[in-house]
Amino acid sequence: MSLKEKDPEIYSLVRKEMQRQQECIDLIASENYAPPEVLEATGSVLTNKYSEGYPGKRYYAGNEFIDQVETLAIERAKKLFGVDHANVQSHSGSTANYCAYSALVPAGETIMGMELSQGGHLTHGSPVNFSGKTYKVVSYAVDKKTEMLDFDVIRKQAVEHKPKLIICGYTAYPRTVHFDKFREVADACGAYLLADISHIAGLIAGGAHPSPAKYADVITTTTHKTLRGPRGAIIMCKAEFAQMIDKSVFPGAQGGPLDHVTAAKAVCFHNAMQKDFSDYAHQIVKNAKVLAEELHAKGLRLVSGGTDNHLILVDLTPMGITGKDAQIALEKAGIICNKNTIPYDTQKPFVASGIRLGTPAMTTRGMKESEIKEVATLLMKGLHKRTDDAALASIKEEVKALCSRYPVYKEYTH
Ligand code: DSN
Repeated sequence: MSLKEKDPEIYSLVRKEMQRQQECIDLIASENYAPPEVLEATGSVLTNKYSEGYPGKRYYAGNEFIDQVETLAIERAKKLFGVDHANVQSHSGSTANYCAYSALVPAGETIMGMELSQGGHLTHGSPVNFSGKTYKVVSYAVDKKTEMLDFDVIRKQAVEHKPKLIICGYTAYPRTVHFDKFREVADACGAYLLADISHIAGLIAGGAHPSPAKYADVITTTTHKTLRGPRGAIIMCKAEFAQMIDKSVFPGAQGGPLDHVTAAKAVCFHNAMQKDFSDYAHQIVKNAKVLAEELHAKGLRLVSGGTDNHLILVDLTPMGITGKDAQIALEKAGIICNKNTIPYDTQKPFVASGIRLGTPAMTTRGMKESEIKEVATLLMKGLHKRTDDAALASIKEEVKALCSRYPVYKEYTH
């Protein structure tokens, strides 16, 4: 019996969500459309299996094929990112970071990461997260004027506080992350260097952003953002940390791995090794640059003045709108983005002065520079007409028309 017959309520909600994804312009920088083959692997019978342990060393029988799936995922991840070791079992980016930190740094020691409100992540030392509760935290920020990283300041902080671990890689930093410079800083204070490349993994895989492989001791990444795989994460590291990382994931933090997700991760790594993925990654960046140029030309203030990667952070203060109000108005117009704090924001995170915009999902739909210009026009209309519900509803029709020219999941009828 199909889902439709067995559970029409959930079936109908899944269909509605698929329709919403088809008909909206998704500018959430951390979202993407996983291809059908990734969805198929994620929805496979591999979900039935228990396989605590690692390939060849499991606590349950019956893992002949699961071992091969996980080994393929590991080998593909190693090849794709040029690393010594990969653990592909992490359920999420947050648990990946938890496992990586606990492998390297005893509780109570000092770690250093970018402050959440500046573009970091909860797990990079926020006081409300395990990272801020388990460790002493030194937070770094962007320069107030350039809104970019200042390595003189970061180095000074590192040398003064001597963290055991430095974290680089962000959720709302529109500029290139210079992993080589972070390596120098880490060496200057004797810290491990962890690169959390969750946002830019696809760009790195496709050669559209420098790789941390040569510089970082440990690399964590989610697999569902620019990498366009299933929701999940992996940890990669130098050979010397392999055993510590594996132990930290299992039995340290997790029980049975999600074998269906592991299979889908393997599929996404395979996809990311193809030439068309490299084209995709470069197009994401081109599209982000065009979106930035258009929005700037139409009068918006962009944090740091532009972008080098897949995302743009817009400061709406000069327009007299909060991020929250912009997010709500744009959703009414069928444009999905998230409110986001800007560096040195005076608003609370739930209100925020900015919105974060990303191009990975729209690039997956096949949109290029000229369509992105249409997106910029629709977005600006939405901001200007933010209090006019009828105008927003009419923009939503324009959004639908644009989206219908770039359908996703044409043949997928789950
Ligand atoms: N929630 C993710 C993002 O949107 O950047 C980070 O975990």
